Amino acid sequence: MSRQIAFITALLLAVSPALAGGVEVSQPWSRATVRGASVAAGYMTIDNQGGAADTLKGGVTDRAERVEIHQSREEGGIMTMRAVPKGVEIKPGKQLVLKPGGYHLMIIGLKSAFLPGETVHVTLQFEKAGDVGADLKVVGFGANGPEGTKPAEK
Ligand SMILES: [Cu+2]
Repeated sequence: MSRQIAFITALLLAVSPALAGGVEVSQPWSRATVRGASVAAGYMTIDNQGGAADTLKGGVTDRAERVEIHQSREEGGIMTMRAVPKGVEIKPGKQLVLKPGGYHLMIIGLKSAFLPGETVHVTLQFEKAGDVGADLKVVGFGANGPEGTKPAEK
């Protein structure tokens, strides 16, 4: 790749949201963790702009041992969560919002704490779009959404 093309590519990557195989990831974020914490959650909005359904199957990050997809739900006034090993399908033209109280990435076996202001790179794995990178912006402990933006709503 020539230097000029590399520069233009870098520029395009800098200005466009991550778009791969019709899947667009926006506003990826996470909360800071206390030292010694073993898990963190990842949140984001995923739009399927392709012509076919795709499935978010999981992810990987070098900051933790593994990444699972979880779903939180309230049952009898108690918030519980469960792993969703088969993944979550996103129909064409639809949006999947990972947010507190709903679907989220569960980042398990943290190798170091998530610090406010840093970004944590996660590679999402989609059935059709393949690997799609997302840089989780780490916000403060009590935050309910990425700083400076409202949590995405459907
Ligand atoms: Cu979870």
